Amino acid sequence: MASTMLSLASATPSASLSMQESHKEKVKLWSSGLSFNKEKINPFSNTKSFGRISMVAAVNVSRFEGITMAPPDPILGVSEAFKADNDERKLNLGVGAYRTEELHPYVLNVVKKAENLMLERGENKEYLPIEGLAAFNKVTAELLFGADSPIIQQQRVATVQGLSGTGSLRLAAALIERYLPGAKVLISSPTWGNHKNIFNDARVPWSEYRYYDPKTVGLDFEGMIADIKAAPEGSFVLLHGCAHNPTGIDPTPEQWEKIADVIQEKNHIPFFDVAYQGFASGSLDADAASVRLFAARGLELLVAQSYSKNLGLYAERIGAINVVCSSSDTAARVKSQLKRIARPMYSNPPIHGARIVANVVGDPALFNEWKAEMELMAGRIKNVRQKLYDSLSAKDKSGKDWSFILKQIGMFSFTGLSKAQSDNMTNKWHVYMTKDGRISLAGLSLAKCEYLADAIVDSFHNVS
Ligand code: PLA
Repeated sequence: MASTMLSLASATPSASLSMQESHKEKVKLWSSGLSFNKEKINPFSNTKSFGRISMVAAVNVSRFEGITMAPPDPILGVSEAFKADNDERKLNLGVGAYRTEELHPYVLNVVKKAENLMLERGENKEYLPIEGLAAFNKVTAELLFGADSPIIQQQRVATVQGLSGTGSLRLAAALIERYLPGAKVLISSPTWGNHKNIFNDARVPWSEYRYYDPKTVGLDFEGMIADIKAAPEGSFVLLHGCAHNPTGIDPTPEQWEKIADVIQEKNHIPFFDVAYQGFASGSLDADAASVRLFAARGLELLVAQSYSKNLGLYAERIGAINVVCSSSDTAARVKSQLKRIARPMYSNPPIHGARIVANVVGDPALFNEWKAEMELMAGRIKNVRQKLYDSLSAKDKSGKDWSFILKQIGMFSFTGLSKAQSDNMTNKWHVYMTKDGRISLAGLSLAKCEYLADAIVDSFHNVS
């Protein structure tokens, strides 16, 4: 919106204004966009006499006037609402962030140990190369594909450190938009909400494939296969490596094989989002099995990784994008272009989280300790899952089968609660969750399971 400037000569406010009124008027003039010649008038001083002044008025207050208020983020916005609630029963089951049984945030012991090591060594804060910390890139690819994987030995993977899972997905989306324009990304219905934002912002077209079947509260495998088959040849198929968000439903190993068959048949490119390696089963290797199955077939594929959850490094923003190519030569070129995309976006990534991961994974003692801590975290989530199921089964006299909760994997449970029912959970019970009916079990304690079960039974049966 263009602003019209007009010049006012001889603006002399009435001398009969009381001090207070005069100040109010000055503030009004100031905040309405009038700009004064500072030498002559400071609207916040108590000067009564204005004399002859000249001023310029911008009729339109702001060039940003036309910008409307954005809605709160469907996931991170829930944490903001939670903070504003003063009820002591409140529970934040919105964002997927691990809490202790006391519902406190948790910094892993191995992380503290790695940080102490880093301090002792007195490491510097020089810029990283655009592609990130070499020691991190090495261990992150090995963790994903297995250290003895031929794709690593043959140098067929382009690994670039990213700003956690989100930033890594965004780099891949930019690569697709730039070098494979028009290629479509197929995403599961439903999926993590931010996937759509990422592809929209990168201007990559996407469509959905069937995934969740509300009737069986399970995987719509036939629908998934049919939709992947029907997509244009050479599409990208976004797959959750493990612990599908938000449903907690993963394909079985046999189903993964069939998915790989169709993808191969159609010359599609698998694009994995691995945000929970080690968190689903407690085993880093078991949770990477889907990715490794595709890699073993010699397919080209993309994998975005995150250390937010498995190492509790949420705010360090540490992850990576891996592009597996058919040759080392292609991988080198892809890597050079990923760097070219990163440079004008954020120049180079942060070092702290990368050093933590490199130290933990690169040191056998710390690595083993990490695995034990991860098993502990995954175990705590499994325990609350069981307790929630037990509490629901005991409290709900309707005969409804809640066993789907036990079948789901990872930090979430997809409860099947509607938006209105989810609203009731929050408004009446102070249980904060996303409006798609997802609850983060990582934010639940054994002590709160009964209360949560009461809230779910009430919302499920009393709100239509
Ligand atoms: N991919 C999936 C499937 C995720 O669930 C998340 C995080 C990410 C990527 C990105 O995480 P990162 O950028 O921190 O590595 N999902 C969270 C948080 C845990 C969020 O929405 O940002 C969630 O509550 O769904």
